Amino acid sequence: MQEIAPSSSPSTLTAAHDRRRRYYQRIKPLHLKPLWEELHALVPNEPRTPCVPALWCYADIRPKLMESAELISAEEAVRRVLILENPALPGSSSITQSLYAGLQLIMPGEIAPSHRHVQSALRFIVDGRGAYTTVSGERTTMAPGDFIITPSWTWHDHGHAADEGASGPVVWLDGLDIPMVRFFDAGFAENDTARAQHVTRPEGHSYARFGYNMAPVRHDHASGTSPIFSYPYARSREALARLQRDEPADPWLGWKLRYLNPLTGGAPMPTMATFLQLLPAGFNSRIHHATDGTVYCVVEGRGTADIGGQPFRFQPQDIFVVPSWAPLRLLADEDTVLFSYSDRPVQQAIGIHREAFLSA
Ligand code: 1HN
Repeated sequence: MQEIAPSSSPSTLTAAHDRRRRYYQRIKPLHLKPLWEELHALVPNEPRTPCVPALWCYADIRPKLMESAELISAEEAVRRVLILENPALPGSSSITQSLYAGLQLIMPGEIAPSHRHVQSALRFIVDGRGAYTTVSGERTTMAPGDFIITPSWTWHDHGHAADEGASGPVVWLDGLDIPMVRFFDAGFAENDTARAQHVTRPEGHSYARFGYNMAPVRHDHASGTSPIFSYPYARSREALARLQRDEPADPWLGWKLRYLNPLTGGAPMPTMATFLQLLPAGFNSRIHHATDGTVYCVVEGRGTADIGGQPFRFQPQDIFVVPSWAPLRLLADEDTVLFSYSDRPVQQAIGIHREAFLSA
């Protein structure tokens, strides 16, 4: 640190500083530097993230996304996505230090070719219906509010049959653990030999096996990723509607449920936790903060997210990010449903996750 004996005269002080600076210069070619100049920044008293709060208004983004479909096909792009990059993390393709977010568009008749990678992905359907994703040979059809998983290192392709009942564009939020995998320099990826996977199981097969609070008897190998790869919105929404009827809202969170890996009780993916919460009309939450920076997607309702004293007005399909430890207050003008994801399971696994519910 900068302190020298308080009684020292200004010239002694300068001399001492100069000696130190010269010393730092001399050790630099040896790739050494003094910890005592960095300690405060390296070990802050509380989280000091460079990530800033931000909101992406879907009404502004949608026309730009549609324009991208005139520039490039899903197949040529491999994944036609507009990345939501944190304004304070330029060049990082990150929405928080640990998480990636993007909006992916698929048009009727298009295919996003099969590949696999170490990064885990979640999809949250924002706009349109009728597109599908195939994961490890099983297809699931997308509807707004569905939460879908692509586990690490599983083959996946997306498509949209032009002849489905609803045949418009389909847009979803992609959440990936890309920055975490990059941090560990542990990323691998490969393209499939076929454009689209051969479908080997009927739609709904995984859900029948694991989605009803039951599990096949001769299956005891719980893995870090949930065997349910699509959590339909209708079911999650119904749970929230019943809670709204039957119990008072939590003053900080409203009615908030976390998605489960039914075989472990933990988060659906090793690296990302996901949540769905309902805030009643007129709700003005108490303030809370948590060390897991969180990405929110508005499903229903309008209101304001007050993030560290900055108000962000939201409406359906908007996406906003709450940085680590930023105080959050949620105000709902109407009954509001928010989906969210964060790196909470990783922080919990290493024992560093903290949250605080303030009395205000
Ligand atoms: C990816 O594979 C998908 O499969 C989406 O839809 C976004 C961003 C970076 C790297 C791989 C997808 C991605 C991605």
